Amino acid sequence: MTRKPVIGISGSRIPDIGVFAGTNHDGVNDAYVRAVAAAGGIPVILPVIRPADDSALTLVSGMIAAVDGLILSGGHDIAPSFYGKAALPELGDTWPERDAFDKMLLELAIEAKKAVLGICRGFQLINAVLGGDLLQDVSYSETDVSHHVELASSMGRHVVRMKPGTLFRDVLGAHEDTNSYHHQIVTRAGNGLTVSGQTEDGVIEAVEHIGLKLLAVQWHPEMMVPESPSMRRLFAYFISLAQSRSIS
Ligand SMILES: [Mn+2]
Repeated sequence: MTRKPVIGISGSRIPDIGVFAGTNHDGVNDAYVRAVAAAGGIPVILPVIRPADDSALTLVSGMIAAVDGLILSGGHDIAPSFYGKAALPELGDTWPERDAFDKMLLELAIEAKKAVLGICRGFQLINAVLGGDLLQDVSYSETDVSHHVELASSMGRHVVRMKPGTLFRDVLGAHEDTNSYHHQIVTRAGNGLTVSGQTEDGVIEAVEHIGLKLLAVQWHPEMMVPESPSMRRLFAYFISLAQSRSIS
């Protein structure tokens, strides 16, 4: 008997501003949950485990063992020390514990040959872990890429062109309008990653590593799923990658 693939979504933590002020909520934007469910996966949220805790490796290994696929979700800027840089003034809020947790998730998922989809921060994290580089803010770019910073939206904000021969080209076609909600830019893809999609100004927006069943995008496809058949295809493809692991 086959079952739907279980997709773990890396969580963030949000302070309570109501009755339980002083406590925190572990969670994700519900668009991730709905996108996974709509594509035929079973969404589960993976709460941040403090890597320094004695039980961290056991807990995070158990999370990866329990899922068929991993989505590394959006959130805080990655601490520059994580990719060997000093912090610059325009860096946003960071959360080094989550960086370390997400790195554990990614490395364990790769080791276990589980499908991985990185989104926004997850895209940047994958590139950083694999040795890529990140610009800490669009203002540090030599060219004007400021239009990549927009309010989160399901609307298309820029055109991403997909490189021939890539998986993204197969799934999304030659080009696709996507939203854009990032103030940092991957300037060098990580080791082993193919740059699959770029905007006309040269910003890297999609990478893939088929050997690792790893896909990552700088935009937020989960927010576009209700209106975009293309983004529904992207999630469906990711679910099929996860499924191929779970039934093999
Ligand atoms: Mn963009």
